[in-house]
Amino acid sequence: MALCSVTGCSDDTDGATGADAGPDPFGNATTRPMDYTTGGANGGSGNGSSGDGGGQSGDGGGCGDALRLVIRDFTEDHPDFEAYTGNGLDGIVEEDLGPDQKPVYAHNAGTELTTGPDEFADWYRDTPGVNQRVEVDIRFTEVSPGVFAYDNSDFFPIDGRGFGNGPGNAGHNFLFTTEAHSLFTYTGGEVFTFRGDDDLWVFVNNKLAVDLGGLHSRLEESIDFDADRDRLGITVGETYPMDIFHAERHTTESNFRIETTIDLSCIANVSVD
Ligand SMILES: [Ca+2]
Ligand SMILES: [Ca+2]
Repeated sequence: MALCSVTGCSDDTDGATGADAGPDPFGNATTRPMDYTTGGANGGSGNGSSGDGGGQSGDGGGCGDALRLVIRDFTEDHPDFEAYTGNGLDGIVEEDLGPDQKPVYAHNAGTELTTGPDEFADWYRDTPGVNQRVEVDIRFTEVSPGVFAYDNSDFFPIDGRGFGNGPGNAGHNFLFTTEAHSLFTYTGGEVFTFRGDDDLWVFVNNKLAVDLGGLHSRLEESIDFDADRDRLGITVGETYPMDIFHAERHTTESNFRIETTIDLSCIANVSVD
């Protein structure tokens, strides 16, 4: 229970302290796919506001077996969605996570796969009329001893919710962003692998650790925590934030797979606006 060693591992099931109720907080949608479970199982009220990288900043609220995802639904009305195709682009965001725990757009104007800083600012911030926030939980499977995975080649967590399915007659709700914030205790030897489309950034200790930005078909990248230890500024035995940002920006496919040796039997979610 590595994640519990600093934050404590109570069986906090009220979920109240960490739940930022969105317009459809853990709604009772009858169309929810079986892969997704209602939120509220593991509150976790980390402060999420410290940008100092001190590794001890989360005050946690307990831990649970689900990772809380904040989904923001978009439509093709937003210029960054459904408009681009490509093969990925490194460096869309800065190396350092912003003080508000959001990725910082690294350009003064557009890139080949993004419109510009003002438009990017919508991706992970509640923006009335532009996006709709829906929270869902995902649960990991211990696929072999000490290896946890979530693997979904039809990653459509908000079908029939938010703005509804689309674009057009699409059979799923495409075009959304995904954000997750948690704490983990670095015990040495951890590996974290993501495979999916489209944009994906993972920050560890507020440093960019996985850079799979831009539109692309399924791509994979791993973090070897020991190999990256100096760059990430992490020390065995300490607890650090891990912040995950994803975007589903184009139809026909949505893949989302995480496999890691981080102990995800007890996940300490951190609430961020
Ligand atoms: Ca959508
Ligand atoms: Ca896609």
